[in-house]
Amino acid sequence: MFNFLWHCMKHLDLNGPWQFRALHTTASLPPRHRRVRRWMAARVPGTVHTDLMRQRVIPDPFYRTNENDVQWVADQQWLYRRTFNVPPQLLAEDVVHLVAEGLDTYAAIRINGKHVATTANMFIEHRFDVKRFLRAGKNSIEIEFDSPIAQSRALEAKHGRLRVALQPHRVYVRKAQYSFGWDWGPTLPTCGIWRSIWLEAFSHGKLKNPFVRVISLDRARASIEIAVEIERTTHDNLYVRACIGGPDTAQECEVPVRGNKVILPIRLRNPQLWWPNGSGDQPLYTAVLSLMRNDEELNTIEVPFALRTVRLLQEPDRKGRSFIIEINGEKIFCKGADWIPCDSFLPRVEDGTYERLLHLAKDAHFNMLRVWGGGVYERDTFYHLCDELGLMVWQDFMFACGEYPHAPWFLRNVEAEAEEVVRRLRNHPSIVLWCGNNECEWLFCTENPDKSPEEMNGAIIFRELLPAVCGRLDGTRPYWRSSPFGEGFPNAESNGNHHQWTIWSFWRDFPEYEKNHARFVTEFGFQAPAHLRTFEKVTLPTERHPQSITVQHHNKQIEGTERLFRFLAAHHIVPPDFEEFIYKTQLVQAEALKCAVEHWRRRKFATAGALFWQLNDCWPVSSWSVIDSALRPKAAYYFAKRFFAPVLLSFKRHDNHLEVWASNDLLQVVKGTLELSFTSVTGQSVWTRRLPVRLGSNASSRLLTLDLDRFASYDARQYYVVGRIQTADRHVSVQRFFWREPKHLLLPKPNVKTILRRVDNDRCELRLQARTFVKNLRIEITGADIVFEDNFFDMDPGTTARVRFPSQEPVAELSKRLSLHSLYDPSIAS
Ligand code: BMA
Repeated sequence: MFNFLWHCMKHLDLNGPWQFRALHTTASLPPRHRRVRRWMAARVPGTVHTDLMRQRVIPDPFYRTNENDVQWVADQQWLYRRTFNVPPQLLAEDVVHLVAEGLDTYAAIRINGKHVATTANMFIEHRFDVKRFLRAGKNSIEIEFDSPIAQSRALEAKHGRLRVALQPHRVYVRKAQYSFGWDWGPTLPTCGIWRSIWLEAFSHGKLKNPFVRVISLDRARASIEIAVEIERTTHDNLYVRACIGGPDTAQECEVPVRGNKVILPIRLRNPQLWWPNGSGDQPLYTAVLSLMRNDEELNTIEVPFALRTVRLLQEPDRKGRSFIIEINGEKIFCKGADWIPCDSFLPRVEDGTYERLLHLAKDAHFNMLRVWGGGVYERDTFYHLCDELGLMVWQDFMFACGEYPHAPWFLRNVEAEAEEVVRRLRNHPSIVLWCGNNECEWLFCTENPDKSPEEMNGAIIFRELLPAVCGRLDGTRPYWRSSPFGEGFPNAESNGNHHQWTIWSFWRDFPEYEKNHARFVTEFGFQAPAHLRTFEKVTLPTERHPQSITVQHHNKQIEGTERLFRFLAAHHIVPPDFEEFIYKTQLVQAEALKCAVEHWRRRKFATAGALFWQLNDCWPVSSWSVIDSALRPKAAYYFAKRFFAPVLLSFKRHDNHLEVWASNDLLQVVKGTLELSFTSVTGQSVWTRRLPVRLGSNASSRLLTLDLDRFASYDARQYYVVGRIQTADRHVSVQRFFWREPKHLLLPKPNVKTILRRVDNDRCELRLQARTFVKNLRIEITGADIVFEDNFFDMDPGTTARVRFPSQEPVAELSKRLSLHSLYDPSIAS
């Protein structure tokens, strides 16, 4: 069975059905599973865990506490094999490569019983010349995977234990570090052929490692340089033909190949610049490069690229040094979150998941994601989508929370990895910064206050090796040593970037975010449980309470559950049932992120970025994510849509004063109206003021300050201040100030009238009318996973809201399942 595509280059797909079995088993193999020593059906790309699940050898590790029962899998060695037919034409080519896009991790490859190669890095593509191993007709390939745990423990025993958070032996293995267990992820270090595998044959030559570089760029013209390498097998005369397509552009040129590299200088008139989401469009260009011999096209590659410049501004100022991303000469306030792998078993993640998550990010006005260093360099789909959607990427190299070895064998592996990664990703306009690692220097200096980061094992990787590779193979975007990093202490507020974990992890509550003066915040966060339906899939009905063994197992932070209660109690009445617990803890998370982001946006550009920890999840869990593993947004996602909006109204309280602020991320001056009122939850409006406002381009400013003393005689449990800004071009931002925590508000019984109507074939609109104040109204259609235009919002007395959502179901059907919920406790109602 094979799939033979007569491209210009010959390609033989080796994905699909394989077989697998345990090879040398260890004592941890439960006797009842001895049958895993016999051949079973496997699927490639895949992992040993997903193959064992399909064979019903192991249950779903995400269900209840099954994770504990499948730990034996990672201790074993696993052998994969398949046969394939090689047509004689393939062997007639000069070179035949075996290409494995991803082998996880310690693999020994054999073809027709002969040893081809061993690998020890999950993150990179492996390519081997295998023509001499192949024959026309039937062939076999075997890949033997050693246990990552056995390997890492053996390496640690040999080279010594390093200072590492979580399982210390993991740092010896170039494998996704989260798979060894993280404070949001299960311990499931899997193995297998996790990305595509194929044979590739060519003659005369093949194009590789294209690099499109912007040399100069202004409004009228762009000068770019396209470099591409040629792997030659003969001395024939070859040339490269380049066709550049893009907005208003179609250009063609040809250059002869001399040596093994060509460089094509190209000029483009009226260049269309690529901008981050919210700052402009994302026009994309393509370079189609063909390697030619006479009139024969030997092979062709397509390289999407875009025109933009990036600089990291670090200018000294009174407080230290700025940390600002500048795109095309404009400072950009970076808004977004940290990205972690979408599953413990990555091959089963569909491209649709990436589309959903990244579109949700764009819709919530994100302009940046940080690909966190404990995961993987993502698949191409991820970066293509980020290019298209205007999501800038802060790209960590895959090192996290520990010292790393610096023995020559390890450095060689890291260097090969960095070279491959930089070559693969450097054409993506979305990537605006390379970053050495996650929290290595910070952890080291916290634990060794008298030492400098240079004394950390592995420091050379982040100080010298990685920046050298980035400089040599890219040089078009900044390199930053770690997240966080800076002069002096590596998590300083005065300069560099910052992770804020005193709040939440060290038990401090979120109003303290307002004391933080960091220059660019790449991590801060609050936990909340996944959606109830997500928990329902992995629990028994009797386990659906916050302190059941299963639900606590699905929170990986030490004392994670305890913190959920601590912060919930600070703001809300702790409810007895699970669904209400989820609803309220999600609100706490949402308010926490809102408080932090609004504060840092007011400081624009003294603070120039706010990326919260974290966007997504890899399994059903209570974590810092705002979208759970079933892609159901938590309350905080909808809050993010509002607190990241380009025009933001926010309040800052100073004792008896309330400052009213506006932040404008648009690259133009905006005019509008500000309306402020002091009103009661039942609709008694005491005071209102309307005034025109003018918001400076790309800036935050204080509009006015309200004296709160004037409202002192009113019942603080029932009165609040509401502000609304509306601009001429229809940006709206609403903000409310309450004197009391939600648990001490006297809220009236919610009274909301609804009308549901169809807008078009794919969309409906829910019209809501509130008689009295409604706090954090949650809209759901029971049994359906719908992402509403807005949700978990407050409604002022006597107001109407319209919320659109995608659905093709009949309106009558939707109406029956419409459910509204808001904060209201009859025992303390007014
Ligand atoms: C930081 C991250 C992760 C971690 C998160 C929550 O340390 O870099 O390592 O999951 O905080 O604790």
